[in-house]
Amino acid sequence: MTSKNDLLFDRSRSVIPGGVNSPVRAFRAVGGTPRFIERGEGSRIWDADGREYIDYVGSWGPLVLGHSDPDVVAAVRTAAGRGLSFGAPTAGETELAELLSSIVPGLDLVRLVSSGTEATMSALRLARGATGRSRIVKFEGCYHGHADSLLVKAGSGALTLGNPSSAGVPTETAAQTLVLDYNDTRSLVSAFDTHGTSIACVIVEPVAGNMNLVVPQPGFLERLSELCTEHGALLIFDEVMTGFRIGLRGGQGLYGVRADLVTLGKVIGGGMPLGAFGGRRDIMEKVAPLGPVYQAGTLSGNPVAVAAGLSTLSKVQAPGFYERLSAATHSLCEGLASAARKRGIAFSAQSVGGMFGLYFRAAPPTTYAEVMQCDTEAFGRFFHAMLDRGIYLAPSAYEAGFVSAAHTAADIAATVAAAESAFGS
Ligand code: KE4
Repeated sequence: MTSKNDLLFDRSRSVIPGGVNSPVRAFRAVGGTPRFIERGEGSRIWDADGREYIDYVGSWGPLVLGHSDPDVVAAVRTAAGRGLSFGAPTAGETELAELLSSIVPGLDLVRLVSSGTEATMSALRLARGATGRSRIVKFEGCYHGHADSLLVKAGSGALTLGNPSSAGVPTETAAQTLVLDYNDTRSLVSAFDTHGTSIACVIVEPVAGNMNLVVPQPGFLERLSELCTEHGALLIFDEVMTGFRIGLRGGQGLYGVRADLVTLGKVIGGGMPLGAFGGRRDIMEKVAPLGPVYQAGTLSGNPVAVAAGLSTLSKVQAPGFYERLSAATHSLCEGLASAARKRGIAFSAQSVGGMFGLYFRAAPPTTYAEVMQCDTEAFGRFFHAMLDRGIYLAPSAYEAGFVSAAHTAADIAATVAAAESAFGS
C-alpha cells in the first residue's frame, strides 16, 4: 500500500520547492521520503501513516521540554484567545526581555525578532553600524541562518575573502566575509594581523551544531575574545542553537567567555517563531528607533510566541533541569557508542548539555576537515535502519541531535536497543 508520506510528498512537491519549507527536511542527505508529521507528544511524533517515533530532532532544538508540553500549550491557548497580534507593544514582550536579560550574561538590552536568521542578520548590521567597519569573520561549517553575508564559503587562500555559498549572493557581498577554520587559533591571529582594523565582528557558534556537533578546543573562544578586544571588533555569540540548550546560560555560561552581542532563537520561542539579539547597552542603543541602525518586524515579539517562550523558559529554570537533560543525553551517547563497539564499527558520539553528535568516525571531530572524514554513507544507512525501528534522527550527517526533558530512561534504552539491531543490519 502506498504510504501517505509518499502521497503527501508528491503533492507538496507540486506546489512547494522540493516539497518542503526548509531544505534539510527533504531527506536529500539520506535519501528516501520525508515523514509528514501529524502530531507530537512528549518525546514522540507520529507520521501520516500513524507510525510512532522517538524524536531526536525536536524541531531542530526548540522543543527542549518535548512536544505539546501541557503548560506551554495552555499558555499559547490563553494568549491566542486574547488576540494573535497587535503590532503594538505588549507587557509580555517586556517580561520576556527582562527574563532573558536576567539570565543571559551581558544582555543589557534585547530586541525580539521572529527567527534566528533575523537575529543574526540584525546583529551583523548592528556590529557594522556600531564600528563603522564592513568586514566580518565566520567559521567554515558554522551556520547562522540565510542572510547574504553569512552564505559564504572560504576563499581560495586561508586569508582571502569569501565566495558565495549560494546563488544570488553578490560576490561583492561575500567578499566582505572572511571564513576561517573553527578551533584554528593560529589562523585567527593571522586574520587579525592582516585585517584587524577592518573587522566589524566575528560571529561564532560557541558550540558548533551545524557541521554536526564540534566543541570548542580549550583556549579557542578565549583567544577569539582577546583578539576582538585588541582590534576593536565585536564578538557575536550565535546562541540560536546553544542558548538554553547546553545550559541555562548557554556558551557564555559554560565557557566563561563574554560576547559583546548574543543571538538567540529556537528554545526561547518554545516551538513558536521567536528570535532575539542583544548585548552591551552602548551597542544596542544604536538600534532604531534609538539609534541609526534600522531593524524592524511586523510580528516581532508576537504575543502568542512570547507566551510560549515565557512558559518554556520558566520551566527550564527548575532546579536540576540541565543536569537531568545532560545526563540523559550523555547516557544516549554512551549507549550508542557501546552498541557500535560491540559490532566493531568506527563510530563515536558526544554531547554537550541537551545536544549531541553521532559520527561514523573512530573519534569525535574537532575541525571541519575532520568532520569531512566522517562516513556519510554509513550514516545514511544507519539513519534509515533507525527510522525503520521507530527512531527519528536528524536526516543529515552534518546536523546535531537533541534530547528533551520528556525523553525517559526507557526511551534512551529503546533507542540503544534499536541501534544494536541497526548496527547489525
Ligand atoms: P532560523 O532562521 O532557522 O530560525 O535560525 C537560523 C540559525 C541561526 N544560528 C544557528 C546556530 C542555527 O543553528 C540556525 C538554524 N539551525 C538549523 C539547524 N541546522 C535550522 C534547521 C533548518 O534550517 O531547517
